[in-house]
Amino acid sequence: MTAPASDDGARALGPLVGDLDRFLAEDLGRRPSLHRAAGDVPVPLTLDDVDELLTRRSLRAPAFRLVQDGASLPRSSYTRTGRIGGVTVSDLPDTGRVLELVARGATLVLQGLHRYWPPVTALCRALEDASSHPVQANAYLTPPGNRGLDVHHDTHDVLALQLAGRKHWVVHEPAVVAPLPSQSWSSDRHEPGPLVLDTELTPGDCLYLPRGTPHAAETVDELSLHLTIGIRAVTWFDVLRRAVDRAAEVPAFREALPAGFADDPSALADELAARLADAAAWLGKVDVPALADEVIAGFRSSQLPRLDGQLRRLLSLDAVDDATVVRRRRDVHVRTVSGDDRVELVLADRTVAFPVAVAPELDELLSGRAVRVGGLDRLDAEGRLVLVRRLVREGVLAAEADAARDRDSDGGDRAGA
Ligand SMILES: [Mn+2]
Repeated sequence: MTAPASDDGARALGPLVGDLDRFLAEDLGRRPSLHRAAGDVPVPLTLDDVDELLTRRSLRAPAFRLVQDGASLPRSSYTRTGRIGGVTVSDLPDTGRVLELVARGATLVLQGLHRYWPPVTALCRALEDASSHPVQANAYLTPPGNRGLDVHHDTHDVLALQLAGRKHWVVHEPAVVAPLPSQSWSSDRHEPGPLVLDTELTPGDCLYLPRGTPHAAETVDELSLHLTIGIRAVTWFDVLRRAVDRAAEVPAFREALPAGFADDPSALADELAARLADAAAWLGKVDVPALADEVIAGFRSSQLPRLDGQLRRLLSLDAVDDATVVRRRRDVHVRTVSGDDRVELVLADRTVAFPVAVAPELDELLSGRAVRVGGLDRLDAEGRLVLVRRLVREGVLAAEADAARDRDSDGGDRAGA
């Protein structure tokens, strides 16, 4: 039982990648792709938005930083101290100074926008839901004539969406295929492959680069504002590590190496060969479904909570009664695991158990259909209120007026509302 209607994701991400299913099947993790804007497209962050964030929202470093000639400027050169609730903090923007440094050629980086800028949050959520890989976003405002970084690869995939102005990009064949975070670019060790793309991005254009794709970007005679959506791929290496971590449960793998092992390399090598053979046999017997659940839970728990509107729902819990119509919140992930005497609801960051007797009602409430509380008449009046209020409190259900508001704020269709 998974939550998101993939139509939503396709609609949100279409302007970035075109056909989402094709992007996921053919491009993601495999090859660079360029999606050109078709005409005027709305962007999730404008220059005016950046102005507002910088001058009126009191961001705190490291939500913003400045970079010049490839190096971060010292934070103290553009922050100031101030008091918040009687506590002195030193990471507030010295707004005049930030603007002055940008006017003199520094690049302003807004970091972690997926956490607090709703249009960017929506894009990142959609991409996370569609790909099952963690997604984050930074924005870069670069003055004209800025050289940018030398050719390098990143160890996460990048979707670079041009928001304002223009930027010139060059893209090469990889030097390292699918590098891990420990395999970052080194100009000593790495040589970019042949040039595969040399182009300019204008607003609405979006360039996708799998991790390991060498690239460089520079502004020309115009400023540039672009959003970098980073996809931190969950890799087979990550999963293998989790599997090997389970070896800690086996006493034989917890034994110490023999005394004096450092003085006898060949004896150590012989013993190591035997232990590795044991380890390979043991790996073949790992509880695979349990490991798969662990991998999925690891991803889900990394996602930002989806509690939009939850404050009002909590404060009006007492108003839920038999006349209330509730519906499952469609952007919340819930999986049910049925046992002999209880049903577990696996949420992003916790598991909630219910008696198996209410399994039919849970099915109905999680179906996505509108459900009138009083209609759950197999349960007594108090039982159904307890169940529904619990699910509202856990962020799984919303009263129907709320659900309609959720849909409106998503810009989704209102059919059935
Ligand atoms: Mn880069």
